[in-house]
Amino acid sequence: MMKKVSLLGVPMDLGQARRGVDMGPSAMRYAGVIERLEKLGYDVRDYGNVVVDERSIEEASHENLKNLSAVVNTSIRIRETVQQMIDDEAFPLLLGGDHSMSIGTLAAITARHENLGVIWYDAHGDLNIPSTSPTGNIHGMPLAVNLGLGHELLTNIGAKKLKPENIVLIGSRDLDEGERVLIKELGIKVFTMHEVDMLGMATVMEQTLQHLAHTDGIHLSLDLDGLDPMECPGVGTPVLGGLTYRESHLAMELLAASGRVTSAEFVEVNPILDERNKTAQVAVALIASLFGDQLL
Ligand code: HAR
Ligand code: MN
Ligand code: MN
Ligand code: MN
Repeated sequence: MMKKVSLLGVPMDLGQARRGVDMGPSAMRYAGVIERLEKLGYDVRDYGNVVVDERSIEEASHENLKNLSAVVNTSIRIRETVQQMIDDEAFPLLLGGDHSMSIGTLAAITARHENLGVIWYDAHGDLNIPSTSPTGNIHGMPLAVNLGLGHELLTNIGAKKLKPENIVLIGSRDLDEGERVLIKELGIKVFTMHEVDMLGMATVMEQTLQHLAHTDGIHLSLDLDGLDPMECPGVGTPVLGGLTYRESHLAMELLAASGRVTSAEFVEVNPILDERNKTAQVAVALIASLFGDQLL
């Protein structure tokens, strides 16, 4: 992994209904993310927080897309900053913020790769389009948007699209009907909780890396609700039966050992719903493992 890490906070809560997830970046900073990375020998450049548009009441729900123009404007700012990080040859590390931020992150990263791979570590598929979304919340749509599916104001943010065969979902356990259909139609690789239980995380990661062996870089999009709410209560949409801290830590270590991850984002940390900043602490511990922290 490169030695230069660029950090961007995305205090975004526009993609869903619950307030507080905009404080996620502060919570992870407070939990010592920069200090951990510096201790591991990385040169950390902190870009601070991206400017996030205010919610406006007029556009509360436009075609089943809540806060559409605010998400679009913010995504473009995220894309611009991540492009700078890549030009600077640093590893982009983003802290969120709700998962709609991935629209901007991936818009920048996909464009700079021939064949980007993506690991979507999440209880959810985030593969809804406005007509299938049960909520109109854009944080349930970013992976679909990056495949080129959804409202064109969103799909136009990135010039290049992800390839379905370059995506692996891990930890899925709350998929909407439209998402299941899309996964089957596109043949997206999914390790639901059932597969994690059956195979164990070591095998899941081995097969994930095999599946993405042909890609020219891997973006890790880690939604903290992929973990179990017992260990990560500070998330807006908790789902029982999630990945443990130990499984997740192992996943990060195996990714670190592979040397294949070229960018990452840790999203959906909501300090208002958390217990003593536990979820942010888990996020920072996982970041340290991803960046090669070792016990001995
Ligand atoms: N699938 C549901 C929806 O579209 C819930 C999505 C919840 N999403 C996140 N992102 N926290 O993974 O509304
Ligand atoms: Mn998500
Ligand atoms: Mn989720
Ligand atoms: Mn370990």
